Amino acid sequence: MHEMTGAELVIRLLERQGIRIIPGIPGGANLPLYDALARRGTIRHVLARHEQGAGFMAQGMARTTGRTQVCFATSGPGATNLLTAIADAKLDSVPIVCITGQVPCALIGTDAFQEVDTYGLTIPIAKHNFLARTAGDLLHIIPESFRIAISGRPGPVVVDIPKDVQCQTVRFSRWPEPGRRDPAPWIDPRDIRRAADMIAAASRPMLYLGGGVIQAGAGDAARKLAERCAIPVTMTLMGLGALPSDHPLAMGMLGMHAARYTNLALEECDLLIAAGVRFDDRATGKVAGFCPGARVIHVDIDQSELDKIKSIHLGIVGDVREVLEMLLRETQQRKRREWIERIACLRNDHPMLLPGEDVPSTGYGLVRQAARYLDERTIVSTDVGQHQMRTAQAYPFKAPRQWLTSGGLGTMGFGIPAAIGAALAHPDRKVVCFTGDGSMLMNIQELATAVEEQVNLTIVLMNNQGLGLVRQQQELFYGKRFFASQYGHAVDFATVARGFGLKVFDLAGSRDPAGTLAMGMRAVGPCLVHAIIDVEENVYPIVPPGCANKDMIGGEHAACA
Ligand SMILES: Cc1ncc(C[n+]2csc(CCOP(=O)(O)OP(=O)(O)O)c2C)c(N)n1
Repeated sequence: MHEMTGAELVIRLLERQGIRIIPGIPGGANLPLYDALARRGTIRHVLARHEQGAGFMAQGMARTTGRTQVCFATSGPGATNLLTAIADAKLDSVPIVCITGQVPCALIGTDAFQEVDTYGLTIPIAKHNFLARTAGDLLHIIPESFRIAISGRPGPVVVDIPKDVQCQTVRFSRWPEPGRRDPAPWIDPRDIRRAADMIAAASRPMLYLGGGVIQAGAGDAARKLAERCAIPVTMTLMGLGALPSDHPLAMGMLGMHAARYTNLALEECDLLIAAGVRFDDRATGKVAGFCPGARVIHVDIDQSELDKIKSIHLGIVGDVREVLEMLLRETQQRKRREWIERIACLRNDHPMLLPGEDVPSTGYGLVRQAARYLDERTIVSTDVGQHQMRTAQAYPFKAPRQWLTSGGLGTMGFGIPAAIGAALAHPDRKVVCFTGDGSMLMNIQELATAVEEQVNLTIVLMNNQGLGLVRQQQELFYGKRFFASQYGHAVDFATVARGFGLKVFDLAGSRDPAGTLAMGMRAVGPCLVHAIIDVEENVYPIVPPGCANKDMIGGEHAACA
């Protein structure tokens, strides 16, 4: 017979789930959990400086390892501070379990000190949520939360535990089995046959890979299918890394900030094989104009994604890797010379242009020049804005799970804490975060965590003294009426970063910016590379809101423009 408190039970169950690190912040309502964590001494706690930071650290660990990770927050403001990270994890299908303290059961519903209805608040933004009523419930709830977070389409699970439940004694005879991934749904071989026939019959097929391919570890299977059947591949923002960017069939990202040739090729394709994607509007543009002449095969683990945005001709619900591997066995080697030549021609006539890529004084230059010092083991995160899109367009991604970005929710403030999480999970790898000055200010307090934990993180700040992507939209679509998108006060980021304890490599004012950048990229430990860039440097191409991808503007050779 085992006997322990609810709090101790939680920690023991987390140990059994393989949890090694928990970012979080303590408070009155989760102190029993913290006390149990301290007394067991088996799990490393990382003290975040804001609960949103803790949530994104858990995400950084989960996105790079593919395993469910945990964060802790107290009741009330601790829980509300976590909400953005939970919603973010939901939209990008990231498996995390968020464990929050709650006021004692008897006080629930009384407006007690630091009481907020965490369960109610998280219903629409979490994959699932629990409110534990007794310590005994935790024997079921904790393993179940891990099973739900990782099964099918992964996502965030919230477990709210009142303080008295954490303190209650529980007796039980057997440990429950740790929560594991459910088996993937059965795949009908007839669907695979049909898909193979459609691929055989197509003249101009394209593969459209998303975050689901990364989640399912299906990058290799996708590459083999592409090579075998000579199918060019485009990836969503979340799918980058599924195929190495220098692969001859890789066509980079599609959609709002895609290379012209990628969107133009999609215009011409006659079969779209969509795998682990959700036809997000940033990828499709105006849906009616997306791949207008194509039949569509959609493979996804989540049934509710099929036929949601675009009508499909064949839907296959299942593990994307399993489906692609089955498909690989059913398909014949093809060359498709004409289509491959057509793609080469489009690529030649409408390439991705990266103005200023040779100098570290531009956004593209910072990404391209920084990448020279990095390899396929480097983990790259971004915040949200122009710097994010530049990184997506210009960074030479080589491997799945190398790339962390807030795709669905587009959360400024994601980059630094997610990078810290990645570095905590992979102490042997370098992590780089490309950020903007607006985003950096949204979770800048986590620099203290980065220094305390001595993570191997280089932050590359493209400082344009404003909210670049907002300014760009105002310039292009709001008659250049710039409003609330340029900062009136220039923050001295170098001094601020030094104040947090980071090493700083400041390209602004450096006589040898390229050399300063090189030192920053080679540095070990937490550091900031700071560069001032021109606020007028826009990201092109761009698809205007509501338009079809083919109506993208900018990003053309001067001679063709
Ligand atoms: C939390 C949050 N608030 C507002 C926005 C809207 N938004 C999108 S991009 C952007 C500007 C980002 O500025 P910065 O981080 O400096 O990057 P830049 O575009 O200049 O590279 C804003 C305000 C957002 N995505 N997230």
